[in-house]
Amino acid sequence: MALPFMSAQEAAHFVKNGDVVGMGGFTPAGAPKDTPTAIAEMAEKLHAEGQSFKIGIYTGASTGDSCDGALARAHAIDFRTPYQSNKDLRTELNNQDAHYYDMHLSELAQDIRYGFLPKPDVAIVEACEIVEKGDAIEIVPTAGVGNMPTFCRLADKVIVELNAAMPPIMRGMHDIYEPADPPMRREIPVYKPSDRIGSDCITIKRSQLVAVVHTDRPNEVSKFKELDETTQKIGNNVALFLENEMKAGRIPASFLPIQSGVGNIANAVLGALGENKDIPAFEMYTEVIQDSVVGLMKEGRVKFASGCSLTVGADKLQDIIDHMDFFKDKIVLRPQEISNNPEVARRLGLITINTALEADIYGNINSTHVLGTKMMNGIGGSGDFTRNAYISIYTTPSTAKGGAISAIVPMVSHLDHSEHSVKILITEHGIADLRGKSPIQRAHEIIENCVDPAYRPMMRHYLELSKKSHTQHNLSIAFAMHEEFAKSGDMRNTKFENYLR
Ligand code: 0RQ
Repeated sequence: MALPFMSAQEAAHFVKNGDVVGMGGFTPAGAPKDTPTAIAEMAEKLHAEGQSFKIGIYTGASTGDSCDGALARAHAIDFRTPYQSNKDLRTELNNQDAHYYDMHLSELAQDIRYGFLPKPDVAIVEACEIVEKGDAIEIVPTAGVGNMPTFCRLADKVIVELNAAMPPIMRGMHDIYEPADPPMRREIPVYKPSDRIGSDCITIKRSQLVAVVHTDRPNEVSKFKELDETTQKIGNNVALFLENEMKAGRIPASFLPIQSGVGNIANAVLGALGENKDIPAFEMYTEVIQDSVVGLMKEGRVKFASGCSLTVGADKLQDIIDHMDFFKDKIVLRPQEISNNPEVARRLGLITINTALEADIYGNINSTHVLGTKMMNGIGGSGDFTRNAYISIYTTPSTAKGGAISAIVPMVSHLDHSEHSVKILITEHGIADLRGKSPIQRAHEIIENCVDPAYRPMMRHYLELSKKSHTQHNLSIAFAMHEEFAKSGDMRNTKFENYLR
């Protein structure tokens, strides 16, 4: 029986107003491209005719501009979960034109299975290979897996983008496994990062497959900023901290697997870890495998990487594809409920390194909300890992916007990771070790080691103006620095006395 090949525009018509659509892939890696853009065009046409068209969108994480960007600009998104990082979508969310449910990435698949969230009507996924096996269809994912297995199993209709830029040789990189739900769930049998526990493809029923769209497009992964002095220093401080932990015997000499977050800083940190030869070659059990990992693998510094996606530039992905014999037994791509699984993170003893937008003097972390209200990206997998880490590290440049914002404030303006989960805070200035310390001890540790020197007197003064208590705060001025930024555009102008009530 022939496969239902058609254009993206024809496939788009399977998506109806009010549908919930599950997009495959994770980050722009493996996200569908042509069909979401065609849906956005269809939405614009319908809107111009005075008709309603909005859909709910599930993804793995962020997607490319042809998906989140196009659909946001078409005002075609009713709700969106679990993570995004697109400029136009960010505007929609912050204007409340689309509802955003920012959630721990390991949880979306199970929350849909549990019935907490509606099941997807349509799954749109990218494949490097599609194979007919009687009444079954095998779909081989590309550079990102995300929640594809669950979306494909639960959706009534599945649309596959068969991407010629992603060759079938990628088959074998994936490990597809969907756990059973409580009370039937057993342990996830991953005992080391390289363990494989599932199959190399996703299998659906032929009756689910409504469209196959040919495409030939690279992933829309954006380039990282070049390393600068600040990110280099943060990276070096992380490497120094881990080197000393090893020397102190608190990390085994064979080392432990690394999880490293997303973004420019995370990429820089990983590069610095790779360069520090006092740290042995290491394995990764992470979510996103970023650019720096590819080079480190070639140099033998990274021995193995388990992740949910290969979120690397087009040149790096081509390098992997061209040297598949070398990379295939060093990389495994898993669904995000396994790559980010709390049980596995705790068992493997992950050293987790994630980035904060803002931290407070007690070690609470804001990863998501700029100045307390504006959604940046989302919590992503940072919480999946932080809470369950062997040792959880947060990094951040001590200031933002040329020094006008201190990334370390008296009280975080939004809370993603609490003081109970965060063990180490690192900036370009130094390392705050929060383990076994009371709130006031943590405050001194963070102010003296991590806060930018220009802001240290201000932080000390905040403590002087705060009432002695278990966690020392003065609630009338806890957000004075944020208020001052809103007023004058520079937190350095803060005079707490002006805000005392
Ligand atoms: O904005 O570019 O306009 O100047 O925030 O900051 O320094 O480029 O940092 O790219 O590493 O992103 C937390 C957003 C950091 C990311 C975050 C402004 C700053 C700049 C970006 P401009 P940088 P990065 C999963 C891991 C959550 C999800 C997660 C993130 C922009 O790491 O989304 O951890 N994390 N996933 O100027 C106002 C502040 C600011 C600020 C920075 N305090 N106030 N603006 N900025 N600090 C786990 C995995 O395994 C992947």
